[in-house]
Amino acid sequence: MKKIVLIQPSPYDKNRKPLKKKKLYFAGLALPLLAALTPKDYEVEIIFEILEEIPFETDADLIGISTMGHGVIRSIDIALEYKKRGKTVILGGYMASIMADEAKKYCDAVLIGDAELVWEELLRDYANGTLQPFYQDRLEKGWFSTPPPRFDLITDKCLGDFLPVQAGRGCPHSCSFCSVACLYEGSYVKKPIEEVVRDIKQIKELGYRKFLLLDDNIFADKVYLSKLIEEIKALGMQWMSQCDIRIGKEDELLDMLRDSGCTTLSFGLESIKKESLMAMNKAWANPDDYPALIRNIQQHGIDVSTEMVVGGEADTLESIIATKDFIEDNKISVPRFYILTPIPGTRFFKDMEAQGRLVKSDIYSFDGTEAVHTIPNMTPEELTIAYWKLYESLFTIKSIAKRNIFRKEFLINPGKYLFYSAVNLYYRHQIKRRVVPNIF
Ligand code: B12
Repeated sequence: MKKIVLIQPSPYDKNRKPLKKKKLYFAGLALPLLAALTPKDYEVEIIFEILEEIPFETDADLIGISTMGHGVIRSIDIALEYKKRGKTVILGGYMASIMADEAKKYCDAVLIGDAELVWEELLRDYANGTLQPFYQDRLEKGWFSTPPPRFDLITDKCLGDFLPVQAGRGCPHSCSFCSVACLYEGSYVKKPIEEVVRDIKQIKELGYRKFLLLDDNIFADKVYLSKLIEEIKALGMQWMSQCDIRIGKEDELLDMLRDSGCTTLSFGLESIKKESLMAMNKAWANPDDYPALIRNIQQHGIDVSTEMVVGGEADTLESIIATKDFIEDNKISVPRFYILTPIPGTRFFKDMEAQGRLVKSDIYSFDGTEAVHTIPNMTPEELTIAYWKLYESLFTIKSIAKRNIFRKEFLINPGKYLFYSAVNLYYRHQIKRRVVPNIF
């Protein structure tokens, strides 16, 4: 039987060692899906490096490696190790897709973008000895379809208490820093609702009571979302997802979301400065509206999780310090921040490169924890310092308590806020060691 190993590498830590964890909370969907798309005459093995060792001495001939952000440097190192051993290596995933020519230097073929339409063709060409350097075909007909993911290949690993599901890909917005916009260019494709329900039922049958709808923006199509959550409600599961903050205006939809088991929504708020958002092509979001929108979502019984960046065009030391008050005033339980980073392939990267504003040339070091471009009001060094100070200021015991314990919802669900407090304490420990808090 032919054999393929599919690998999700672990990004390097500061000492260039792959990060290791005892448990992987957020398992991605790409590899279980790729396994399901692989013809039955292949034996498939999935490796999550964060939990297990890479089987360099495998008897498989074909190796598929995923790539994400700065984690791509580890993907490349693994690819080169396998090439040394005479294996055929395929790179896929976001980073390989948006820097395909660069990725090709380290492997035999790059699969650009979605695998659904080209993976079988790639495997056929490989079997016939006619493997091409690049494979690409974009899902752009409004709808896409997938087989049920092969969760049977991952459920024996040490995962959290939820599995991933996907309903839609892409996002109607085109924020200049975003890799999703770079790949999907403002388009949004979705799966038939029956297929999404089929995938959730599979998760339920495996004994899980929670799932992560890992779409980029579940508010991209309101009609579709309304139909989907009616179906989800009938399944009696709990779930989390992410979307456009303007969902906070939709009272009826928020009621339906909560009733369907949605417990947490995550929002890329990015900045409290309107001018910074405008420079990111994100003028559709208005920071003046953020507090009311957040409050409304929370009042509907859904937790708000936030992702923000510092280093926007109009950011100043004062605005970064004020971000602390914004997070505390809005009772954000577990806030996360990055330094706005020009990811190669994005419009933001092209703009910074064209304007001569990149201060680092090694794109593989662009990990969002160190400023790599100049902004008008601060030096890159000042920005990096302000970033870590912001994190430190929000992860004091006082701030953790203010955001999690001294709030009226604590009395309703103390267990949940104690859990969030524990996550905060873990983040606090990471921040002290200058490790970016992550949700792995
Ligand atoms: C869940 C998730 C995670 C999880 C799980 C990761 C994992 N083990 O898969 C966690 C939390 C661990 C994570 C971590 C990170 N992530 Co992440 N993650 C996601 C998220 C939300 C969903 C991924 C997913 O499962 N999608 C569903 C699947 C079906 O789609 P897909 O991954 O695109 O896969 C399809 C194709 O790309 C292709 N494909 C994918 N891999 C491969 C491999 C091969 C061999 C082939 C042939 C094809 C192929 O086939 C699939 C089917 O079509 C995406 C957002 C998104 N839109 O996808 C971000 C995203 C992929 N992550 C991103 C980033 C930046 C990171 C981090 C670097 C964050 C950080 N600062 O630490 C780390 C890096 C981790 C690493 N291992 O290197 C960026 C990538 C940007 C970029 N330019 O690469 C994204 C796009 C988020 C964003 N909007 O910026 N992530």
